[in-house]
Amino acid sequence: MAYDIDYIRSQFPILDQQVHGRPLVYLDNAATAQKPKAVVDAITHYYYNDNANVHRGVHTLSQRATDAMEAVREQVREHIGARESAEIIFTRGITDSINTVAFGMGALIKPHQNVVITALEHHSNIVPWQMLCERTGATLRYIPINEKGELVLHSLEEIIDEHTVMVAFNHISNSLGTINPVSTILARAKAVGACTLVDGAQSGPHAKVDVQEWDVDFFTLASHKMYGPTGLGVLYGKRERLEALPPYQGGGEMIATVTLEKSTYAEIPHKFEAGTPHIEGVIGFGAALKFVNSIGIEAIARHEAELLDYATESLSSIEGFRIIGTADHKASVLSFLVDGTHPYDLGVLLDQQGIAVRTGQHCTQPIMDQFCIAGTARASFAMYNTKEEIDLFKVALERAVNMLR
Ligand code: C6P
Repeated sequence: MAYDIDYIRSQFPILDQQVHGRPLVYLDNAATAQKPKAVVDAITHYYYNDNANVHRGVHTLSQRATDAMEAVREQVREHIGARESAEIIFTRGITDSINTVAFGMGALIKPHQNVVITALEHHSNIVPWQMLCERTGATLRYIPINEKGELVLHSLEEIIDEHTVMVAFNHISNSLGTINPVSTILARAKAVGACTLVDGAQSGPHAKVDVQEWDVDFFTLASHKMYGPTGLGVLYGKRERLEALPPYQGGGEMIATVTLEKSTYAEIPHKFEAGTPHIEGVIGFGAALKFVNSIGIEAIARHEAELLDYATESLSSIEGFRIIGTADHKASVLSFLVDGTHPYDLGVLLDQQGIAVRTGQHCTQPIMDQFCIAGTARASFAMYNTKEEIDLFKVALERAVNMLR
């Protein structure tokens, strides 16, 4: 079936507007994606018809809200190929998911052991592990990157050793777009019996993931990068890993019994879902997944790959244009600099022409340090972007560069 870009764009009313008198070209999708009507409608329907707290009431609205939320848990299970829906935890986002695991591991890790991450991580997959290591005396190790922004794996057997308890890394880098060799790293981690976590923040909207095929212990997704609401994430964990992990937060809903002296915890997934959850977020995320699947994630990925190739070739003709992150395997992220200009100034001048890109470190300061740069401008493409928009982007960028030089 042909990729129906007009239909897709018609589902995102926000795209049909002018910014500073120019048509909006939204190229900041790695930060957050826009929401289709189906997501907004599902949330509105929920608030107009079913709003109630979940897992608490015997009344009809509470049952309906609970059923709707649990149906999405099952949808997520199917989407990522988990064994059972109890292995799907709803969190506040990737950051919350990783902190949940890193906090819980505090009780399981010893000072002579180590945690391995990569030099290609978002701060949310660095800082929680640094905090864990500070608390426990364990060591944090890094898999380095090369000048293309690819992981260097030739020392993998030394970095991941018999004292490694956790190997945590992203599937796709948010600031460079590098697609990492997940299976190779997981295989080494498994060989030494280490626990594994893959950050799927940037792969969720672009790639099909099967957690059983990977045989990964923990995997995390962000709803808002997958066309769903903000404030909601998913933490997948293998049942045995989740059962062994102490909960991160205490409160209502995560308990089995409470006395004034002691509490016992609920079964998974509820053990990790203290307090009233982001119910409308979950319902909106269910609608987002349905929408993404109706277009087809492989078709979306093909479309975005074409956009990346087109933009890479087209923009490279601008004098002094330099791509940061030139991995052989890349997703639809284009981080760049233009000689003689500052990325922040480019971002402001692009915005004045209706083009939305992100500028700065992209919450990946160690990557910027490695390239000895303060930051980049970053364009990131989604299912609704077009080659015509990239043409507008190029014209606007040339104009911005001419003004700055
Ligand atoms: N990256 C970006 O503009 P939260 O903020 O918890 O939803 O996601 C954090 C996060 C973790 N890992 C990766 C690979 C990410 O890309 C992000 C979010 C956004 O690149 C906002 S900083």
